[in-house]
Amino acid sequence: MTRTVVCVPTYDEIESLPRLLDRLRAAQPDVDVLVVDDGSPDGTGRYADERAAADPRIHVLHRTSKAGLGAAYLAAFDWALARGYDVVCEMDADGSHAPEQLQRLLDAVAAGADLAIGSRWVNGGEVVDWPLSRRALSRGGNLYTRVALGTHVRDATAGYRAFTAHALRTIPLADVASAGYCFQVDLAWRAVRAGLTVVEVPITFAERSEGVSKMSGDIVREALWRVTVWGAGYRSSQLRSLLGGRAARRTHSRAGSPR
Ligand SMILES: Nc1nc2c(ncn2[C@@H]2O[C@H](COP(=O)(O)OP(=O)(O)OP(=O)(O)O)[C@@H](O)[C@H]2O)c(=O)[nH]1
Ligand SMILES: [Mg+2]
Repeated sequence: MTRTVVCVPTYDEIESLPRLLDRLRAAQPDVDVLVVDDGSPDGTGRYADERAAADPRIHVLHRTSKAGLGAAYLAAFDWALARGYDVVCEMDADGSHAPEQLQRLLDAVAAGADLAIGSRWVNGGEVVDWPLSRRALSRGGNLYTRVALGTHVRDATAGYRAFTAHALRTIPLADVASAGYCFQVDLAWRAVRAGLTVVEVPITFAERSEGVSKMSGDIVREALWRVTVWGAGYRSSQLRSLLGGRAARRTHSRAGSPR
């Protein structure tokens, strides 16, 4: 029997979390939920505690202050691995990721994926109610990421995911410093480089209907500079190995040529 947990990071999601938990528990009654709250001033953490007291499948991890999505997920992964879960998922609290579509990700993992990404930008994927500016930001950011990092992943910033425990143990997590959106890019890219099987499944992403977005200019700027630095490092190592390969071939052909 596969044990699965869905990690839901929260900061001031009191308007969204109740419905999200209802939907998730109804859609996947056998799946555990871990709410990772960063001391939300609006009482989200207290609400999650009440739900956990009434439902043994709901758990809460309280962190003291808002430290970004990346830090919240890293703490959640430690929690889940320490408790022996086989599959560890990510899902936003604001209803953008439909719990009713989680099965698509779980099916992809059951079919052999180490990491399944719920993607807006593959055939069949879609975004509902997003202003043109957000659409452009997501598409542009993903295009830049694909070109800079040379990866096949079309929605590298997506935050709807399922990892196997094996993937989380294989991806080097100790030095992940990304805080915002680029945490997702960082992990997808680390997974690809670690030789893991990364697949994308189409999802319908809906604009949040309640609460306030935590998206900020700082988060976009962090993603931009980190992806640029990673891309430059990646391209220069490609160039080094290309030049190294040529030099080795020259030496080899000189050594191998008849005297
Ligand atoms: N624990 C924790 N959760 C966070 C933090 N920042 C954001 N979140 C949660 O991460 C999820 C995604 O954040 P959103 O505000 O929806 O950001 P977004 O989805 O990038 O932006 P929108 O499309 O505008 O909703 C939500 O469940 C947030 O509550 C944080 O610093 N700590
Ligand atoms: Mg959101």
